[in-house]
Amino acid sequence: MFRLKLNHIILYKNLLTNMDLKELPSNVGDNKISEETSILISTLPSHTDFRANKLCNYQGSWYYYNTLQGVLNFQAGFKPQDTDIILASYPKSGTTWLKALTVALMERSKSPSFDHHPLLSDNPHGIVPFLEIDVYHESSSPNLAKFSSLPRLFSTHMPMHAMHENLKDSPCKIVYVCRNVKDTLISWWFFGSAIHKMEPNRSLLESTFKAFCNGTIYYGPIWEHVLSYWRRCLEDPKKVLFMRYEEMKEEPRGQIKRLAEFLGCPFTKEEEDNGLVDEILDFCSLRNLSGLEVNQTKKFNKVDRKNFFRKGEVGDWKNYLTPEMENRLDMIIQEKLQGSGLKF
Ligand code: PAP
Repeated sequence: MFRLKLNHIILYKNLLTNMDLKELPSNVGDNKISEETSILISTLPSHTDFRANKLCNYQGSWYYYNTLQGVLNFQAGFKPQDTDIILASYPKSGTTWLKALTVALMERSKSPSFDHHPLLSDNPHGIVPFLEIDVYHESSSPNLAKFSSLPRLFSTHMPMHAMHENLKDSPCKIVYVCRNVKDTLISWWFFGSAIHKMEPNRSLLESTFKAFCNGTIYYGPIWEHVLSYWRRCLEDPKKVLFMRYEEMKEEPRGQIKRLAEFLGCPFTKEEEDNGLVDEILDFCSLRNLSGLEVNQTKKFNKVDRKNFFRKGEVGDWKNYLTPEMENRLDMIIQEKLQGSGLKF
């Protein structure tokens, strides 16, 4: 329903050929953005964030312009293989952790010891790149040679409906991790402050809160994002595994076993008896990963890798949100999730 295909963009282009290009939104000058995308953007609802960066609403979600280009490239070019695994999340919901756990699960037949593990030489985001932000960022036909070993592991922050056309006939698997909205918001606030080299001040918290409530935030609205995967999981639980950050914290053993089973690589009795479940959990713990040199130095997509690790606590929002903020978010979430069977 939301879908606006590339051939429609060409139609817009034809309609707008006489338009003065100066009327196009100001930050489409990024040379990664094609002329067709610039023209599409000029037709979309737009919004400006607290840093004066522009977002546009495409198929119900808000994207910065260069991310939209990646989404369009993905939609135009991605062809899933049956064995593909896609790790999906709303930003700041546990993506890094889910990536590390999945890599460790898939790797365990190849690297039974942790001495030369891929997670020691790269950040989880480097090992499992984002489809729209990394792989398809510049082109709809990227070189996928580095994904030659199967299964291919990808990640995304796109909502389910943005991938629907590409994936609808494929048996490939999707794992979605969701997190309590209030903790996600706080994690966003800290991350936003860190990447902009600012103190996490109240003014930034208030603007992040407002953007969450209005839904006018990168990849938002968050409830549409979560619901898109929740509904798909209800329709086809063999295709989409719906995980929760809080459950992963509360009963990590049960959740990692659930993940392994869904991915088709359950733990054997021998592995369990030998303590491998705990070893993987320990290796992928925030404490261990954040302490690795590979995550303390270097950057990923211009972001210091250390910023992907903070406290990782459930309920940290209680330290920062006022009762009014808490009530407002609770009311919005309750209203938006009503009737879905999903609760926070
Ligand atoms: P991303 O969207 O930028 O990839 P994402 O990994 O989804 O971020 O979320 C970051 C949160 O996960 C941080 O939460 P916090 O701000 O509340 O602390 C981060 O600390 C937490 N996190 C990162 N790695 C782990 C891990 N190994 N175990 C548990 N939580 C983790």
